[in-house]
Amino acid sequence: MSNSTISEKPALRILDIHVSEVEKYPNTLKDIMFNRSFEGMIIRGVLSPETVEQVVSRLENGAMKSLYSTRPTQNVDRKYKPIEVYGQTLLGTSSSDMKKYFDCATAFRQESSILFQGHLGLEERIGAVLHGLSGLPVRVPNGSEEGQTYTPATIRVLFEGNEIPIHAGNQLIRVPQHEHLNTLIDTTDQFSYFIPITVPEVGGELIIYSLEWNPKEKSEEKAVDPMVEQKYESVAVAPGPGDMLVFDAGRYYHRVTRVSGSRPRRTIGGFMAFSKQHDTFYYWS
Ligand SMILES: O=C(O)CCC(=O)C(=O)O
Ligand SMILES: [Fe+2]
Repeated sequence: MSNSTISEKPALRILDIHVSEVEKYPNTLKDIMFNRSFEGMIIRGVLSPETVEQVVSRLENGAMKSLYSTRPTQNVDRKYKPIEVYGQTLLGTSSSDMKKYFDCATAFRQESSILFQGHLGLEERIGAVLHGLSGLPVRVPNGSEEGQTYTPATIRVLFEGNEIPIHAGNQLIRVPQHEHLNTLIDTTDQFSYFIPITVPEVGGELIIYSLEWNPKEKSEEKAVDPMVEQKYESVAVAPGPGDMLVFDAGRYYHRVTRVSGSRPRRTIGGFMAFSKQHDTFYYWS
């Protein structure tokens, strides 16, 4: 494999390719997850500039507004302001309210077809990229009841002053609302993905630390080293509008730096994992 990486730190390697090359990388998701060859990858140009421009202008003109709400960030901590989200995340759902999550997922899929009208659909686009990188059928998983599906993505909006505090995904999936999904996926590890559609003037970078979540820690402990900035190597990644970032956010602690300036940071994203048998690749939010 010919790799071009933007970062060659021993602990954190981010592969950087163009979307037209994905077929040349059919083992990459497995390589990252199980062989630990990289910590993540940027796929450039997943959404064209025209698609990005139209999606942003439709959102700004009120598309999807019925799905827009304020949600506390992960690791809820008063110090962090809630961020705004189109769609409902599984992590932001209480396990007693799964019906609302699945209703919202259906609405998100319908509204996103309006958002992307005239362009290749969001799921077609993400599905083609992930198929290229895994060689497997790619699916948004079905829920436990007839007709239910998970949501393929949510759209996260960080305004001036917003940030996402440090966390690791594999800690977050061990929660009751994940119970059904965890019967489908290999819970060894999950990735995060996101596609920025607007980037802020300053901040909003993703920082990935060479600090891994320790499965022996109970989720309530949230035992992140307070000296993390000083003690661990990190890489800052700032994909441009339309680029897709996929990274090992399950294992590696990461955060999004505080946004400043008048333009918000908007990302379309979620999570992904192999099925238990490694014969399907799933993504959701
Ligand atoms: O930037 C985003 O949309 C979320 C960042 C993050 O924490 C993740 O992708 O796991
Ligand atoms: Fe994350």
